[in-house]
This record gives sequence, structure tokens and C-alpha cells, in this order.
Amino acid sequence: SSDIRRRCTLIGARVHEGTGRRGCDMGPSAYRAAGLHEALRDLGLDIRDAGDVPVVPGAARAHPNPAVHDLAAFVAWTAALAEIAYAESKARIPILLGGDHSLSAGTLSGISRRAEREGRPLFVLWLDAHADFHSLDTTTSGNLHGVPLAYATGRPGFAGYLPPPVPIPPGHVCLMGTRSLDPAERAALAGTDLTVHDMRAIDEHGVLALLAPFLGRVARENGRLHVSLDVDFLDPSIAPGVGTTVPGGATFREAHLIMEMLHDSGLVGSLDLVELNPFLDERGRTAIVMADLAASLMGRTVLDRPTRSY
Ligand code: 6HN
Ligand code: MN
Ligand code: MN
Ligand code: MN
Repeated sequence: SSDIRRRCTLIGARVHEGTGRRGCDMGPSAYRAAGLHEALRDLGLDIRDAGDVPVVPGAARAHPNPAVHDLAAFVAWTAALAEIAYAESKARIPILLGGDHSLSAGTLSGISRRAEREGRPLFVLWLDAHADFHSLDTTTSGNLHGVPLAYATGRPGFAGYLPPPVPIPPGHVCLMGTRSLDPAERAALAGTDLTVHDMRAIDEHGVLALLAPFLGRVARENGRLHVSLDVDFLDPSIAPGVGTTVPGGATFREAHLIMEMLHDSGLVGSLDLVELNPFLDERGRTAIVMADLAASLMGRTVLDRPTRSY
């Protein structure tokens, strides 16, 4: 098919160094065991499986903020994933199978370069309990899954460590599902025109009323849309397999409606599935719900009939 939206590449990114606990490195295997590949194939998509990206961190790197850990791994992953995201986004939709959310520093670097090359503006939908808007200087946990959006939007504090990205204008970024912000992130967000639709906004207005204007704007500006789906966007009752559960997350129906709207929009050019920790999951149910949501984004599935029970 000549339609880029019908072609995708699965890219395994076994990143775990951006969190404080092990297990996210098993994410790509869990998505494969959950049948993601088959679910996409059943939609009639042309699928390439790039396997798992081999990344070897260089020598350890120190940072003035003593909390920061695994900076060398973060730098290596960012460079490697930026390359493959750039290459695979030329004629296909790259789907990154994480791996923790630090991998999005790489995806966004590659995709923003692609968008610049196409002369199209890049927009980002960030579905997450968190904003991941720390710099290397402000993180107190030192877990670098808390920094990728700040890096990709060109916030200061990364120079000398990571390659400078083509910065994404904060005004092109929409967060949904937000319900856990650290004080430094709150302060940094207050100084930007980034859109934050927190869980209260979802409760008050519903996802349709919040998402439709953003998608309308991406369409009007002939934009390319990147979607970053963090497991903890979902309520822990349906998605327990993540290290950073926060109560009060999105329901399956809310998340599924978002996927349907994204599919109908035809605007999505790249997707990250992040933060799945199979070691914390229950009988694969989180991997299955994430795979089902990804399939609903990529193709029309039947409303009110999730493809599997869990
Ligand atoms: N994620 N803001 C917290 C931190 O440690 O910086 C949590 C980050 C969570 C990151 O869920 O992708
Ligand atoms: Mn996140
Ligand atoms: Mn999160
Ligand atoms: Mn603009």
C-alpha cells in the first residue's frame, strides 16, 4: 500500500536504566507474547519487525546533580533510537516497544528531525500520569524517565550531555491524564504554553471535548503527530504492570475512545508504548491492554468489544 498509515515498524527498546527498578527491559518480549504483531497483522497492516535495538552504554558519566544515574545509558539510547526513528519514519509508522519513558528522548529527536525535513510541524500527545518535564538539574529521583519531554522541547540543562534536538515548540504539546507533578515540573510548566489536560479536566469535560480541538489544530497546520502512551496513564486497576502507579487514571473506555479518535484523524505518524514492567504485571493483562489499545489506534476495531478478556 502507498498509504504510510498502513505500514508500521515495531522497534524493541529494552531500556530500563531510566527507572529505579528492573523489569522494563522485558517489555518488548511481553508485547510480542501478548500478540501485538498478530493483532496488527489481522488489521491488514504491512508490518516490519526491526527486533530489539542493540545499545551498549559508554563509560559512566558524572553529573553535578548527584541524584542523576545511568546518564551514559540515556545518552547511548537517545542517539541510537533517534537514528532508527528518523529512518523508519520516512515511509512507515515507527512503533517503539519500551522500555521506560526515557526512550522517548530518542524517538522525539528522530521524529522532530524527520518533521523538519518534511517541512511539517510536529505535535505531541503525551498520555501519562506524569509530565516527564524535569531537566538533569531539577530531577530529585535521578530517574531519567522523568526528563524526555523537557529535553525534546529544548529546555535548558542538557547541553554538553546530549545532542541538541530540533526543539518541539511547547505549544505543540498536549498532556492528558496528568495527576502527579513534582514542584520543579509544575514551575517549569507554568512558564510554557504547553497544554495540560489533567484527570480533573477529563472528569469534568471528557476526553472527546479535550482531544478534538487539538487534533483539529494538527490537521489545520498539516502537522505530524507523535503519540507517547505511558502505561500509568491508565488506572492501576486495569494496568498494574508499571513501576509508577498513580490512583485515579483513565478507564479502558476513555483510553479506547482516544485511540479511536486518533485512528479516525489519520494524523499519527509515530507511537511510543512505554513503562510496561512485565515483572510487576499480573498474567500479562497490562501487556494485553496496551497491545489492544495500540491496535485500536492503528486500525478500526469494534467498539465495546475489546479483542481479549483479561
Ligand atoms: N514516567 N516525576 C517523577 C520523577 O521521578 O521524576 C516520576 C517520573 C515518572 C516518569 O512515569 O515516565
Ligand atoms: Mn512517563
Ligand atoms: Mn508516567
Ligand atoms: Mn506552530
